[in-house]
Amino acid sequence: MSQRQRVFSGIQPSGQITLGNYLGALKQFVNLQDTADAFYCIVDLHAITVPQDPTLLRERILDLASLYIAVGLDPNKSTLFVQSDVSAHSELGWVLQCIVHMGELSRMTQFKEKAEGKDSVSVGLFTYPALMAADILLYQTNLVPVGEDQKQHLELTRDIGERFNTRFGSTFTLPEVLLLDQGARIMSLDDPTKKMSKSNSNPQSRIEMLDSPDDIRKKMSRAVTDSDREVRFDPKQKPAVSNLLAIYSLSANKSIQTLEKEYQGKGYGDFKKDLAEVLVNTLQPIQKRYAEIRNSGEIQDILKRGANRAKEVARPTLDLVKQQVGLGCTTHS
Ligand code: ATP
Ligand code: LTN
Repeated sequence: MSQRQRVFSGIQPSGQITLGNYLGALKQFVNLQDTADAFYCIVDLHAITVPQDPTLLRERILDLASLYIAVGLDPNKSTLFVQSDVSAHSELGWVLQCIVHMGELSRMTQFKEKAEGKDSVSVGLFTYPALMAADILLYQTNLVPVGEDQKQHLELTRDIGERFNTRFGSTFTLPEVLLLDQGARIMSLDDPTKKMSKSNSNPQSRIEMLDSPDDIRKKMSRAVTDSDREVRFDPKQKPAVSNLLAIYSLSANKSIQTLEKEYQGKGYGDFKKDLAEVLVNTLQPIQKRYAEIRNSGEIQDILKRGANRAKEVARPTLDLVKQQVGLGCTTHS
């Protein structure tokens, strides 16, 4: 019998989930759950690397879990759980902090971007990639579906895993990153040189999965475009329109070429109006299901079951790590 591939990915409960998260990550999660043994985590320990309001954080964990299900993740097929419910993540995270080098962490662009201009930055924000490596390596993961911004973290995860294996003997499977050709990097609506992000201070920069139809229409009409009036895909010369074309193509399941033909000679106004309607139609069924799930009281049970399964799978890896490193005296003989 051929073993199913192990898939692991995570999203931070650090704000309202955006269309970028959906098109870059969540859609891949759903596609993989039928064929893989998939673990999808709500990475709350990563979220606290920057300040969070405790009451809001707990709400956002439940919001994100509800959204996982609303977009089509099935808790009977995928393991859905919260990172801090499985203490093995923190334990392995510490060990891997003792493997990764300061120089490697200093080169991470996500750290540089998030630390830029801040007076004080937590040590956790700096060591964030060691915890992310722990998330992935704990489950002997083969594939990690993410957006392009996480590629560098994945490369470091492989380096950390390889270093550990070389120093202590074969312990971890080395994971591969799974990026979409399109959708891996959805850009901001107000600035096509920046990725769409849920923690950007300008809400006009992103479409949120729970935005009302009116908000979607308003945000789309205000989305920046490029200087001429041609709807053409050319990321270098026309980054704003190319981003909107990519969003349209992925949401309507139409090729970019077909869309370019459809909008030949039509200008940006019609294009943006139609795109807004496509997004309203894509998001409405998700929002309806979200409201049902969020108010159903089922979420805690689903997350509890998920955490129990995750603990079972994570435990043998953590025990092996302790044994290899020479830690503790009760978990192995
Ligand atoms: P934050 O702004 O809080 O850092 P984020 O919006 O960047 O959050 P994450 O929780 O860091 O979102 O990412 C969750 C997943 O969504 C990751 O796989 C990430 O690569 C992907 N992702 C995030 N933003 C985009 C985007 N603009 N385009 C495509 N994928 C994205
Ligand atoms: N760093 C990721 C979130 C994340 C993750 C993971 C993604 C934490 N642990 C493990 C994939 C696998 C982010 O900021 N998007």
